[in-house]
Amino acid sequence: MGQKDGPAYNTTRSTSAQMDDEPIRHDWALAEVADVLGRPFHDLLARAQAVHRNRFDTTEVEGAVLLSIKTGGCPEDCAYCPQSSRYQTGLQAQGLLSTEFIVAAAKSAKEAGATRFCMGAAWRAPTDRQVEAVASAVGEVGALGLETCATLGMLSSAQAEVLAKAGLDYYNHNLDTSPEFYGEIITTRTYQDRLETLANVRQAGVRVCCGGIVGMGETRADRAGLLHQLAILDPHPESVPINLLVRVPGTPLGDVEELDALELVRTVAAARILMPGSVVRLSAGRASMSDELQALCLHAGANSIFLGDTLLTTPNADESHDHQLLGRLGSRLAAQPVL
Ligand code: SAM
Ligand code: DTB
Ligand code: SF4
Repeated sequence: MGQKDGPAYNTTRSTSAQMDDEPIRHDWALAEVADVLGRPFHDLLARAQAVHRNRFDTTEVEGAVLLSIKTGGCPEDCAYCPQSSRYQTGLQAQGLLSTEFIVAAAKSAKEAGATRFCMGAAWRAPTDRQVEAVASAVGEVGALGLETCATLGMLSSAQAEVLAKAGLDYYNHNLDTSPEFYGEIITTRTYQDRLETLANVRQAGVRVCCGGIVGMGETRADRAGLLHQLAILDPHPESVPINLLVRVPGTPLGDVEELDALELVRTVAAARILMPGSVVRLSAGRASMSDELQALCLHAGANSIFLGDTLLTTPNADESHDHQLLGRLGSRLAAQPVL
């Protein structure tokens, strides 16, 4: 999948010249974002689809594979997370995996058609030694010809530099939700802490993967608040994961009310419109989605998914089923990195 250079792509251009020229903006007002998110559903989808078609090949979907390289025992209190040591989720903790193990998993990911390999660790903030250890794995995974991504918690600028030198392509660090709702979900680090890590990563020249979670009991205004925070980042995150909460028993959000699925579609569509050049990932939560809902999200502008049987600790959608679904849509996994 490649981003299109210019607006000369495909026959749907004639539907709206204005849409096709959607500029990349970083000056979105919160009210404008709320307006986009709250548009009549079909108008929202039409606009998102036009923006998507103009910038990307809509038949290509990026495939990424996740590996939990350090599992559980995390001191943070993120209310959605099965890896927090504060909640009884029955999760088996696991120390940092060896580079050898990580590289073997990356090879399998490549064979399964992934172009990106994302290494996740249940840390609040890694030590310098832990960053060194991950950096050596990053170098080896990159040498396989995969894009590398890591998500290790808060990062200092010096640590971001170490990872950049090792060739890290992306760092994932999510804002998770709106600044207003954030305190209901996490108390052990601030929104500002997250923004600082993102700035450190950007400063080191590593591309940013940053998004959030929907379905945590937030309002549509909170989803607008999250999207607004993402859309005023300059540059935009190159990858924007939209996670649907995986409700894990034992976490404080284990039995939160299910989100209206159309609100997920709206969030994806608005992300596509607000950040036209970014890759939007339909991230966690696909295991509980129908094929039709996933198709609608891909139609709304999502162009990346996680492949493989597990996310970090919870089940993902079945891989052969994913291939079938892409086939039914006339789509395919991108053979080359997206950006
Ligand atoms: N510990 C690091 C951190 O929090 O930055 C990295 C790993 S953490 C598991 C990465 C992201 O996974 C979180 O920011 C959150 O957005 C997402 N996540 C965690 N648990 C989730 C769940 N149950 N459902 C959906 N997304 C989840
Ligand atoms: C992101 O936004 N979603 C991924 C990845 N970045 C690291 C993680 C999803 C985790 C879902 C819960 C679990 O499997 O533990
Ligand atoms: Fe720890 Fe990350 Fe889970 Fe929060 S999301 S509890 S920081 S592993």
